[in-house]
Amino acid sequence: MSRALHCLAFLPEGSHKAISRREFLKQRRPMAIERTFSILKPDATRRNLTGAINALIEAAGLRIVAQKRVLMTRAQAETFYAVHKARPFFGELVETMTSGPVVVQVLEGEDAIRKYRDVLGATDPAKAADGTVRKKFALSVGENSAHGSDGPETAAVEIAQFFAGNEIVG
Ligand code: FUP
Repeated sequence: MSRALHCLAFLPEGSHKAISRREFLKQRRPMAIERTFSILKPDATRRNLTGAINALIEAAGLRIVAQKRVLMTRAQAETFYAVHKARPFFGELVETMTSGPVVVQVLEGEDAIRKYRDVLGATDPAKAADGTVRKKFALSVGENSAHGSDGPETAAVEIAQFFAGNEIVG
């Protein structure tokens, strides 16, 4: 194959820049289907926002493959947020998370972890983008309506804390 043809063969759609075969194949590879863990927090359940948040989740192309409404125990909340144990807001965070029912969920889809973080918006609602869950519904940093895992390892640990494998139906 001539050099020109070789380059043409790896010209991505809509681009004028030829790329290597390796890069071309990488770009064409479909995104991995992932699972992420979600909590609709007490401030959301208290205000009857479960359906409104689920609508945003589903509109983003994420599937709710497990879901249950539970009252988190203090021990469960302390374990869940153990990474923040030394932070000044830890006590209040545990109080808030155990102050009423939560809806724990497993969400599935392409690039689900990043996608759900985008649906949620920034932790601080004052910094969250328009249209995000936290911009629309959060009351404060501490009562910010929903949680989403921040990476594949945390997602796996968080899902396992609340769901048995046979409770997740993809
Ligand atoms: P996020 O990953 O967006 O849930 O944010 P973090 O892991 O940083 O924080 C976890 C939770 O701690 C937040 F949802 C709310 C609470 N928090 C506070 O109450 N005050 C803070 O300054 C930071 C976090």
